Amino acid sequence: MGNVTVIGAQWGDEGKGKIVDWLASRADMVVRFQGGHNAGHTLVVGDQTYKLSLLPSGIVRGTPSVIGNGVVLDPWALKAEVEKLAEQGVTITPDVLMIAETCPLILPIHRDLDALREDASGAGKIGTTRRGIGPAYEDKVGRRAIRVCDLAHLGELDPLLDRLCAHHDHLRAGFGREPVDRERLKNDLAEIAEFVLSFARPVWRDLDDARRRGRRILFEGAQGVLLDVDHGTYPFVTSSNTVAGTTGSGSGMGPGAAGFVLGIVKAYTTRVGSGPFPTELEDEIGQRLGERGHEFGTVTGRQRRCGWFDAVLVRQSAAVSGVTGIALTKIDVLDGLETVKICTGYRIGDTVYDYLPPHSLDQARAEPIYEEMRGWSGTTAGARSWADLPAQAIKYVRRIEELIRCPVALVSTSPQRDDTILVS
Ligand code: 2SA
Ligand code: MG
Repeated sequence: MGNVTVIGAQWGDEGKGKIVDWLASRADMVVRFQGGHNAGHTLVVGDQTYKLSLLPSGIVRGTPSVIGNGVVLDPWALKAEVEKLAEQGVTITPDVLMIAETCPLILPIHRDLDALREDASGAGKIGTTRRGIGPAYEDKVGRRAIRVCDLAHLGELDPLLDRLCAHHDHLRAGFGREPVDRERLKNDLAEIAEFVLSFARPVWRDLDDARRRGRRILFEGAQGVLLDVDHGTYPFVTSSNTVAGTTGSGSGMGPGAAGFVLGIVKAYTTRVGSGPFPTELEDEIGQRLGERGHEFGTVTGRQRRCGWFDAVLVRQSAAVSGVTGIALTKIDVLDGLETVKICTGYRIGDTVYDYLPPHSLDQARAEPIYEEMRGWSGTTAGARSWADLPAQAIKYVRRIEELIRCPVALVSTSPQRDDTILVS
């Protein structure tokens, strides 16, 4: 096995954490290449549950882990997560965690701005995690970010702060807020600098070495393709590119780095935050999926919206992300349903679409066209081989495969790492 990239092929929360953990034992390095601590990856190892937001999931097993330049890094969230893992017996040293020196920092002013904007947006609210992700990426692209490497030059922050504050003071004034407290920001950064710098390295060089030595790299995507800032349900998206194509630019490797692109796909659909969701179920079936699937945000605890499997969306995600194969997760949540539905197209007015049109108004008006299948009465939970699955469940998986035009490589049947079916 060469490099593998794991990405979410829906709106996030497809169960990437478990799959990454499963693959991490076969990888030499795990790399995060986009997003920040808005991600929520839950790993269940034996009787321990780990909830990670910023750290790559490989860290729990001691696989060397990299936070690439494409990630926006909240240094205080990093410290809190490292401390929490230490309490669970996972010690994180600079041998195991490597952070790109070029990572832009998420600062308290970004968190403030995220919340101020959300609160002021009324019905146009995005439903962000309020972690400051969007404002931090804006400052990166606007060339006014403070980056990890700046923490080694704290005496020379003023010119950077001049640029940063010229922008933020103006924005804050618009919300009736005081200008940025520069002294406090400098003190806060001075307090955390040593901790962050202890992990900072030219990770592009470590990755280049790894590549030259034929080491296997596992790229861990966060969120999902439908939250990609270019390919997702804009503007109800996150502020990074979540597609597999970001692996290279977000870590400092070439475009061939991604290797096998494994799209993680939940056997139904969920979404947290606002925005169109054609197959959303606001009835008791939706509620049942949410309860059986424990559909609450790992980071924010928000209830996730639930609906039927949407093959149109996943086909599109798989295409724009170059997915090689998919891992289907949480099929056990559908156990016992009399019928299951799969969305195969949309009707908007008189027009039938076999893809999701780009405008959020059209997306909101899209009526799903369903194909109905008989459900299964047996249980899929904990199945470890194809033969353990009820025949109707196999039919469901095969139909999905056909509709999304992508082979199923894995089926995951519980949060436990061993409850996984390898489809050969
Ligand atoms: P942001 O905070 O700017 O990235 O939010 C923008 C949109 O992206 C969505 N988003 C997510 N959707 C699903 N899961 C995410 N991670 C956490 C989890 C979320 C949580 O795994 O459960 O705990 O609530 C995630 N991160 C961002 C977000 O809902 C907005 O729609
Ligand atoms: Mg999640």
